[in-house]
Amino acid sequence: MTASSTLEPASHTTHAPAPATATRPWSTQQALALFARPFNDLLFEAHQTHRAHFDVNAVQVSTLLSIKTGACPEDCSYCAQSSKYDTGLIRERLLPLNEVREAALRARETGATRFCMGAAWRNPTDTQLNNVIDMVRMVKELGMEACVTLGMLTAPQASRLKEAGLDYYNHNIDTSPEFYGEVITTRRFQDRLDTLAHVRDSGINVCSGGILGMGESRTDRASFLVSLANLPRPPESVPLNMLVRIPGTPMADIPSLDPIEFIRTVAVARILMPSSHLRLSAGREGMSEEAQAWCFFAGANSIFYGDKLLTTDNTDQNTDRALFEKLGLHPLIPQGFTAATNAHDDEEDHTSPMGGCGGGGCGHAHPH
Ligand code: SAM
Ligand code: DTB
Ligand code: SF4
Repeated sequence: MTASSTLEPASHTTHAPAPATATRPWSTQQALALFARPFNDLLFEAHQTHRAHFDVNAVQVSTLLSIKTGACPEDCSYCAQSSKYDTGLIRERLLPLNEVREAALRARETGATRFCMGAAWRNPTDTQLNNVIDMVRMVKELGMEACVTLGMLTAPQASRLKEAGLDYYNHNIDTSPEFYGEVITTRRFQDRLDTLAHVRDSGINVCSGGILGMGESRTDRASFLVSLANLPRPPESVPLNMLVRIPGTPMADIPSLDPIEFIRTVAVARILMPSSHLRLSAGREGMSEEAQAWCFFAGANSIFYGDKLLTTDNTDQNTDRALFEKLGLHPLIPQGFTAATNAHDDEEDHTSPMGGCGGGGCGHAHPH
């Protein structure tokens, strides 16, 4: 395969939903013992766990769009969009539906199967939610998986998103309960758990993770992962962000986390949450190819794909396509992904990257 204008497609996913395993609840001490293991031993166990639950060469591919940027009332110390810090960001109103549709079409053309929309809100009003629901319906009509991250939700709001067809809701616990107050003071850790419970109860898949490299200790990293793994059901999707240091925020000058410690964190996450997709999220642009390769070996199996995250740059798409080729990785095609069949309904000129593959006969090796 040569680096082409799209990521090459792959197989259907068939992994079982996250089970309540016999090893839960995990303790922070158990997680710390995993962190302390020799690197080779930890990576070997994480990779074996990964191989037992997934096609290790299939990577779920999402593209992110900021649908409402800046002027957020929360004080998250890492965030470019908080109104509490002068980060030089230009605030934007909620994007109109047609602009979001164009972005979703572009994402689909280049090979993403999930479209994630983020809004800088503490929580959406019901009127704002109506607009987002139109966007969710539109993304579903394009045949993609839909994910949104809008801040805190009430139970009725979560149910309305479910009715609209939303597949995933992203709401990060961000760090350990113990370190949380050092990072955010305008809401409590428990507020995040309450929203996650509403999302879970509504039947929407849970996407929850956090940020590494905010000055937290290894014990905090262990406690953060244990908090996720011990949720009533582990999240289906766990974004692991490396802090992007934003000038103007209180975290602008935090020393960067050792990439080996980041890889260890991915490995421990894989062992604690064997059936969850682990996403290499923010901060990939600053990571070497070798570090990313180790993360994929340790159990990472999802990325944000596209030149931009919410307000910051992401690894460019050509670089990601080349890395997939070097590592023999291929995008995961979710069941029900229909871009190849409805591409011709749209006015855009499509060459669907997913055509001719999905299930057997695509020419890719799918070891398991
Ligand atoms: N406002 C909503 C919320 O906080 O839930 C949704 C958007 S918010 C930007 C989504 C997540 O992006 C945060 O929870 C955080 O984990 C991550 N994030 C934000 N800024 C980041 C940064 N500078 N570096 C790494 N991750 C970041
Ligand atoms: C998540 O955990 N990471 C994404 C997504 N969920 C919404 C956001 C990353 C934001 C990185 C900083 C920025 O672009 O502003
Ligand atoms: Fe607002 Fe979300 Fe940024 Fe916090 S992380 S300041 S809630 S946009």
